[in-house]
Amino acid sequence: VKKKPLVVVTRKLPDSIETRMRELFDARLNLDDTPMTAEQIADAARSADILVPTVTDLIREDVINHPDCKLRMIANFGNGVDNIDVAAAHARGITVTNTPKVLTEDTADMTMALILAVPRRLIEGASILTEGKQHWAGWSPTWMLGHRIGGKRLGIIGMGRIGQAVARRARAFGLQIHYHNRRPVAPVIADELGATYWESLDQMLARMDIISVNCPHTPATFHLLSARRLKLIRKEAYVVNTARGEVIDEDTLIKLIEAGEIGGAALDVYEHEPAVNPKLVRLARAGKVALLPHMGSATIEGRVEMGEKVIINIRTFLDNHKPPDRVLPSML
Ligand code: 8YV
Repeated sequence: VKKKPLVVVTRKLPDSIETRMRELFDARLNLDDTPMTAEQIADAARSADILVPTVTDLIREDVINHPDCKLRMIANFGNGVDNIDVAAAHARGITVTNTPKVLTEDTADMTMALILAVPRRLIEGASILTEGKQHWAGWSPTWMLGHRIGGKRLGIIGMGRIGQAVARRARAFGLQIHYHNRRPVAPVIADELGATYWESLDQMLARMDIISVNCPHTPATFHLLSARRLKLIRKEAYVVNTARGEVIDEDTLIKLIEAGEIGGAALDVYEHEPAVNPKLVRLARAGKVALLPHMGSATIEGRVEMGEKVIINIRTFLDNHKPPDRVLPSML
């Protein structure tokens, strides 16, 4: 009998996925979900054929290029692959896959919620009832007023699958859709979305009411919203991020919001996750920012589908076929 490949899964996955993995592979699961240390990851790479990491596991060059690294495949449970050194893996002949598409709509839904959160004071309002009931003296015509989002200009950075799904939703809410991307989307898609392309990110930033970050984190997008660019954003505008914290120079964003140079922010992701800058928490209390703990794709349905994709990718690889969601350095 052929030995089943050893598949190490770094975090607790949905039960149905773990059951299937046990049937198919020699699966080493992480039932209590304690994040693995760097040392444990390095160990796993020296014993496993296949590693299934998540956003919380860094699979860097030192792990991949270690002389004893045994990995043949890294099947990421997640869309973003910024946790993996894809180039180093490729150079060593290790196949990398991710789980695109199944989280597009969920992430776009959460982005829409965050687009509403600051102008409609969603989280601030909810916390008045749950944390400070005494402050609610009842309805008043002039209390807790926010701003209408209909008619405002939304600038989407990154018009891939998620960016387009955000645009579709935002359009239905009456927002004007603008976007910056490495290249314009196909004219039929731009038409369908009523989206205006800005080749210059700088120029777009200076004119938007709401900016939504929907691009991956790569070396090219690290601090794409740099201090210089953040200063181009209008005083009343605010920034939404459901992509990766590293795309924004978070310290400068905070300083500009504190100084009243940027209206606010609604964030699901942070530059130093899981650490959240206490200044952001203070700004949240002041109603300037809305904060969520990296929940963009967090639906039961989505996480099961992500797991199913991981399994399909692994099985195709083991059958010596090209896995459907292979990630190559040239794609980043
Ligand atoms: C997950 C995500 O939170 O897929 C991504 O890129 O950010 C989320 O779906 C996580 O990355 C799973 O590893």
